[in-house]
Amino acid sequence: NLHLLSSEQVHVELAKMLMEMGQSHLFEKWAAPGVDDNEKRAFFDQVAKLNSSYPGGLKSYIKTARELLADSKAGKNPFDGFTPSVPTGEVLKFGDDTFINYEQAGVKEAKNAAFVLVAGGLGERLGYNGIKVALPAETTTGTCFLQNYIECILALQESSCRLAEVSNLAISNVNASVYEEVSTFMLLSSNNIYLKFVGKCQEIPFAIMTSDDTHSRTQELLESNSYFGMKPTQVKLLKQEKVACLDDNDARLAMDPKNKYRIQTKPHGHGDVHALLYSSGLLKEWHDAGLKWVLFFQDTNGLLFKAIPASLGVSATKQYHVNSLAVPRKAKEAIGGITRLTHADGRSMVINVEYNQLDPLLRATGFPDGDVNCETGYSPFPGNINQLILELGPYMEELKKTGGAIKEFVNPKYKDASKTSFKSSTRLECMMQDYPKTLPPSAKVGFTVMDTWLAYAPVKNNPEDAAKVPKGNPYHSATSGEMAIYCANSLILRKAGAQVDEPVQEVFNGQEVEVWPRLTWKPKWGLTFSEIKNKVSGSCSVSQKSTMVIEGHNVILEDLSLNGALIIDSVDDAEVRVGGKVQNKGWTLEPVDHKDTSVPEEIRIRGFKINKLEQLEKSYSEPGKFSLKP
Ligand code: UGB
Repeated sequence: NLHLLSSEQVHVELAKMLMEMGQSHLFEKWAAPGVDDNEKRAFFDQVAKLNSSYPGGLKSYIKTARELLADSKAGKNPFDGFTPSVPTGEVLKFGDDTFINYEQAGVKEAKNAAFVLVAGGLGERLGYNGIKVALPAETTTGTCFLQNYIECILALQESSCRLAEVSNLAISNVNASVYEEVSTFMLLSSNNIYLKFVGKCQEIPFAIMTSDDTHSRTQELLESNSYFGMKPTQVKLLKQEKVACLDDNDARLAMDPKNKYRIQTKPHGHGDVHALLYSSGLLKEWHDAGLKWVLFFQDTNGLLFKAIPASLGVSATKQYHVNSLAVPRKAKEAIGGITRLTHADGRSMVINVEYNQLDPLLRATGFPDGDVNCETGYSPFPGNINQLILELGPYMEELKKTGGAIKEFVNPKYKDASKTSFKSSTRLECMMQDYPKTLPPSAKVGFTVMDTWLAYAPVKNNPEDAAKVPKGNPYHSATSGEMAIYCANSLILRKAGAQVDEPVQEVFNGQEVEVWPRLTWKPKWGLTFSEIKNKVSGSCSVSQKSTMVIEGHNVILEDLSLNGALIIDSVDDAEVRVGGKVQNKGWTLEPVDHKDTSVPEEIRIRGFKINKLEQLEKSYSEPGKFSLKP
C-alpha cells in the first residue's frame, strides 16, 4: 500500500512517522494495492492536516497523549503539591466612583485593543440546531449575539475615539462652530451641546475563532447581514481544526467508525485560540500596528460588554499582563473557580480551576466539605467567566516561546476500574484560560470581580436541564439569558436616576425567573454608565409591564413616564428628547411550550413569545433637534 503512494514523498514520510509512533493499525484494514487509491490519498491529506495544525505535529500529540493517559491511569493529581487558597483581586461595584474611573480608563484604552470571540463550540449542552452566535440575545428586538458583540465593539471604538478627541481639544473652551465644519461624529460637550468632529477612528480589530461545526454558518451570518455594520476587513475568521481521537492508553489513533480511511477527530477546546492567533500572524500584525490589549470572550453572554470598559480600565491601571473577569460563584456552578495555587516548593499562581476539578482538589487539600458556599451564600472562589484581557507585548513574547501551545488534559471514560480500556474514544483538550500556566512567576496575573447581574448570563443549557438546576443556582438558559438583559438594563437605568418598577416572578419552561420591564438600547446609545447617565434627566419612571427600544444614538430621556411600549429610532445626527406620559397596551410575554415544534426553535427554547399589542413608535430619519412629548 505504501509502495503505491511512493511517488508522493510527503505521504511516505507521514506513513513512516505513523509507523514509528505505533500506529500501524491504521493500515490494517486497507484494500489491496491499486484499490481505493483516492481514499488512501485523502487519508494522507487528513494526516497532513492533523500534523500541521498541531504545534509540534502529530508526533508530539501522540507523545503528550501517552504521558497524559499514563498520568490519568495512575490517578495522578494534576495539582499534586499545590494547595488552593482564595486569591485577592479587584472587586468592582457598578456605578461607584472607582467603577466610573475604571470605565473612563477602559474607554480610553479601547482604541488600542483587539477582540477575539471563541465560537468554535457547538453548544452540546444547549442542543440548539443553529450556531449559538446567531441566537437572539433577547427577543424584544431579536438582536443576535454576534450583532450585539459587533455593535458593542463599534460603540466602544467610537467612544474611545471621541474621548481621544476630547482630551486633544480641551472641550470646555472650544467654539462649537469651528468643529461643525469638520465632523464625522457627534460629541456631547460639558454644557450639553452636540459638537461634531472629524477624526478617523482607529478600527478595533475583531477575530472570531470558528471550527468545522460553525465556520460556514458564521461566515454566512456575517455576509448576509453586511457584517452588522463593521467593515468586512475589520473581521477575521480563524478556523480551528479538530484533533485525532485516541482509542487506548497507548494513544493508538482511533479510526472513523464510518470510514476505514479516516481518523476519527473531535474538538480540541477553546485553548486553540492562542496557537491560531500566533500562527496566522494576526498577533504580530496587531503588535506592529501598536495595539496593546487582546480581549477574549465567549459566544453567548449578552451582558458581557457592560463589564468590558471597566475591566479593561483595571488592566491598564494595574498593568496586568493577564486579567480574568470573574463573578461571585455559587458552589458547584458549572463555571471554573479562580484560585491561588501555592506549591510546596514556593511557586504560586492565580489560575482557573475547572468546575469538575475544584471540588476534588479542595477535598484532597484539607477542605473536607469540598466546593461549598461560605457565609456570603457564594463559593469563596470567584467564578471564571472566561473573559480574558491580555497585554499584547508580554503575550507575544510568551507565544514566541510556546507557539501558543497550552497545557492540555485528557478525560477518558474508562470501561472499568482496571482503566485499561475506554467506553468511547477520547482526545486531548485545552482551555484558553490555562494560558497563564506557562508564565513565569514575575508575570502580573490578576482578576476583576463584577456583579453577576451586570457581567454574566450565558446561554448554555437546554430547557429540560435548566429546569433541573437546583433552586438558587443560575439556569444559564435562553430564558434566563434574556431575562438577565432586561434586569441589567432596568438596574442601570435605576442607577442613572429613573424610577423602575420591581420585577414580577413568572415561570417559563419550568424555570422561575424575574421579569423586569423589557428595556433595550443599542450599544451606541450608552455602553458605559456615564454615557447612559448623561442621557437620562429629570424625573423618569418605567412600569413593570413596559417595553422600551432605543435604536438611536442621541435620544435623551427627560421626564418620561412610560407605561406601555415605546420604540424610538433616529439617525445619529438627530437629537431627540423623549418625555411626557407614554401609555398604551404595550407588549406582553405569552408562554410557549419548548416541545411545541410549531414555534421556531430560537423562541420555544426560551418558553415565551412576545405579543405586540400596542406601542408608540417613532423614527427620525433627518438631522435636527426633536422633541417627543405625547
Ligand atoms: N469553544 C471553541 O471555540 N472551541 C472549542 O473547541 C470548544 C469551545 P463552553 P465550557 O464561562 O461559563 C468555559 O462549552 O468550556 C468556545 C470555561 O472553561 O460554552 O464548558 C465555545 O464556542 C469555564 O471555566 O464552556 O466552560 C464557547 O464560546 C467557565 O468559565 C466557549 O469556547 C465557562 O466557560 C466556551 O465553551 C463559563
